[in-house]
Amino acid sequence: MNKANKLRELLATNKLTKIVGAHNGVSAKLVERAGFDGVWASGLEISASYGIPDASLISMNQFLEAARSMNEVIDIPIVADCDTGYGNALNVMYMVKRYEEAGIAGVSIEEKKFPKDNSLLAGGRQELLRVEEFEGKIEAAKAAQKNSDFMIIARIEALIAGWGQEEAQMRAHRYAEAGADAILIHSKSSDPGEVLEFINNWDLDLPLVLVPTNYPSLTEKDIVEMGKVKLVIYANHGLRAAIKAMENIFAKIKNDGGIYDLDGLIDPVSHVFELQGVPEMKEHERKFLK
Ligand code: SPV
Ligand code: MG
Repeated sequence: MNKANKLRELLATNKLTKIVGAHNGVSAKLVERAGFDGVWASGLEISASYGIPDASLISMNQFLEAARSMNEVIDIPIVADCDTGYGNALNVMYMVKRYEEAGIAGVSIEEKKFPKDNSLLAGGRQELLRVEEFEGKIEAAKAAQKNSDFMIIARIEALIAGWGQEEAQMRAHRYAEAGADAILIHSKSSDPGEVLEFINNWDLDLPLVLVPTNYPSLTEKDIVEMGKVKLVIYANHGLRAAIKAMENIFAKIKNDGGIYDLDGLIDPVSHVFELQGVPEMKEHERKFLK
């Protein structure tokens, strides 16, 4: 079974599918080992790993390479955050072809203008495409995919842009009609009320996807009770935990004037080797180095 089939199978159960943001092989492996269902190849995380803003600055190939390198070392499916699809409907077709070939299970594209700004950025440019143009992008994505299980998630940014519930519902219905396999309703409000209102008004069978970064009070239990939401994305928590851990350890080394007092604060190198797959490599050495 390929990863697209796997993701579809997960979403077909009545359990909530939970995926977590990552940006490279090791972070993807840690998501898998923690027992999550899949990995979110986060645009924010991948951009941040280059130390630059999440504003369509790096190219599709760089995002794709990050997703591919993660996919190669994990068995769980990846949903790739493909921002705006890196251009117009033609760019979307090329993007879908390349991501599908790389074994990615599904992609999310958002209805913002290229170049985009991160949705959670205070004062960010949140400019939406004309509905027709994004419909064309969804249709193009569906026309480009080969495996019918490969998922195209349409991401609604109308609430992020402050265009209101009615506009968000209208857009989501239009993208559903255009062939989207799921609707990601995004919100930057710290109160889950905005998203809850959207969910309550959602009258199609198409599954909803949430990214509760800014409204963390909404629990999995709450989400399951509402029905309708099949996928939740914890988009950037690994990156943020890693940044905090690195800041703390670098400050301590600087402060201590050495690395003599780090026991228990960092992992042993042997754990790094194990995460890298050194035991498997040694097994291959034994078998094949003659
Ligand atoms: C990402 O992880 O890149 C996302 C989610 O798209 S957000 O940062 O909330 O826009
Ligand atoms: Mg993103």
